[in-house]
Amino acid sequence: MKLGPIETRLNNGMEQKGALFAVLLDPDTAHDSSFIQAGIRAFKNGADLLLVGGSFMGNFNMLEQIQALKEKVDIPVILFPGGASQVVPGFDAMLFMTLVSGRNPHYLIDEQVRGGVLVRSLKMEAIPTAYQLINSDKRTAVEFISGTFPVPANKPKLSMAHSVAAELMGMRYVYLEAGSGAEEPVPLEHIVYTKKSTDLKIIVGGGIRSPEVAQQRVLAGAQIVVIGTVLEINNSSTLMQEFASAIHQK
Ligand code: 1GP
Repeated sequence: MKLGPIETRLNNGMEQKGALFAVLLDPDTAHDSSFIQAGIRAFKNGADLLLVGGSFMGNFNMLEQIQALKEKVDIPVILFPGGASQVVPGFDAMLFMTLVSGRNPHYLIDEQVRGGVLVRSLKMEAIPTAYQLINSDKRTAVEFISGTFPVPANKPKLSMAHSVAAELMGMRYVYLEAGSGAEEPVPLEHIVYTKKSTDLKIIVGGGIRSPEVAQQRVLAGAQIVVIGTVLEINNSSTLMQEFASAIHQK
């Protein structure tokens, strides 16, 4: 199967830089200019891609916001949806996700069936992604909304087994997620085990608050590191540059 242009660009970027720095933009801020300003600042300070998404996306003017953002940045703007209702046009691509760590059929197949035809009719590039929730100290929004148990933090072989299954089912990316604002990031062993056992491209995110913690995840095998909350709290150019240089290995 021929990969789409955005997946190809991401994969090439991973080859060139070792790993990519993704900034997660909160769609709830899309009612004013802070959303676009945050995206521009990330672009100017080393981000390789922007993810837009969350458990909710109640903004009615998302299309206009995404179009305005795309006029200002020259990096992919990728939808990271919490469900089929969040599929809206305008994005360069989307992570077409399956919550493989859970046992709720709604997030294993139902949302995908509801959203798939729309994605196809929008001609939106979809990157098939296995989404795994890894336990952090507190319950996360994803855990609550999806009604699923996360993979225990001390069971990296369990997340590896889910990654292997996902690869055999044809997925190309895996997102190891501690949950937005998680107390603890995904433990390194989960990344190491998936890296050893699959050729999936590894995205990691949730609870990463410092460049050092981000770099440890890259050295363990992550190819995209997602930073959200800490940059919402401290949207400084300097911190973004520090994340970019910690994540980029070449
Ligand atoms: C959430 O992994 C992302 O899906 C980012 O998490 O907001 O904790 O950085 P944070």
